[in-house]
Amino acid sequence: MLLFDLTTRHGARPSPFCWRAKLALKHKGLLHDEKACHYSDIRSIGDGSFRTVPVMQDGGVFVGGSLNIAEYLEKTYPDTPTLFPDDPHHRYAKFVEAWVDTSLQPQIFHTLAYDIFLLMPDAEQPYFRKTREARLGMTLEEARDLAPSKLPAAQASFLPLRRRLQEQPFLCGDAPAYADYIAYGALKWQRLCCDRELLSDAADPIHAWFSHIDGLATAHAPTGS
Ligand SMILES: N[C@@H](CCC(=O)N[C@@H](CS)C(=O)NCC(=O)O)C(=O)O
Repeated sequence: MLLFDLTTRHGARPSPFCWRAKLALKHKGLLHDEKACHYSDIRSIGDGSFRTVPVMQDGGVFVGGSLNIAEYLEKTYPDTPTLFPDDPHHRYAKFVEAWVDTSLQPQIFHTLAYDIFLLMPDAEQPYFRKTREARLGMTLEEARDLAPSKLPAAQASFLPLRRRLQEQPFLCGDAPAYADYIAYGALKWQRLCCDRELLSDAADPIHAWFSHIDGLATAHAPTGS
């Protein structure tokens, strides 16, 4: 099994969506290799139809999109631990994905866009600038200058997660599963791209939640380049 993962100029792997897929594979105990790629490499994966990573190759099958990958693994490897406990139709995971994709990650992105730009290799920077400036509606330098003022909104976007973790250790209950990995990917991305601490309260339950999942993520690092 091979996972195509986005890389930076120094080989960091910050993509929040790729973290979701990596955790899904670990959760199921499925060994995989990783193939690092840049934005400009994505169109050469598989039949050339993919526009984003993660993409997973399982033998001759290519699957793109983090939730598609999780759903493929769930269906194809039914004897491995479930990614969707008590959520057979994945409705809860889809709601968490919608919250993370439309609120948490976009709010974080406002604070992080320029940091990500600096992490990209020179050859990838023009593409990143063009596409992300269109998304932000401002230049990356304007986003950098506004980043401190955007921090409170990014911090506030963690509230739904914090509220659930005050009641139970993981979004999925007593143990983490796919919905947790979706939210984890956002914070992992932020922490890999910059040193600014978003969660300043040491008693925040998000810290213990993150550390636990991070331990799973970094155990048994895959091979590959
Ligand atoms: N809905 C997709 C989104 C994946 C995505 O946006 N990945 C980014 C990397 S973090 C990407 O590949 N972007 C390609 C580009 O901007 O050209 C998923 O869940 O996998």
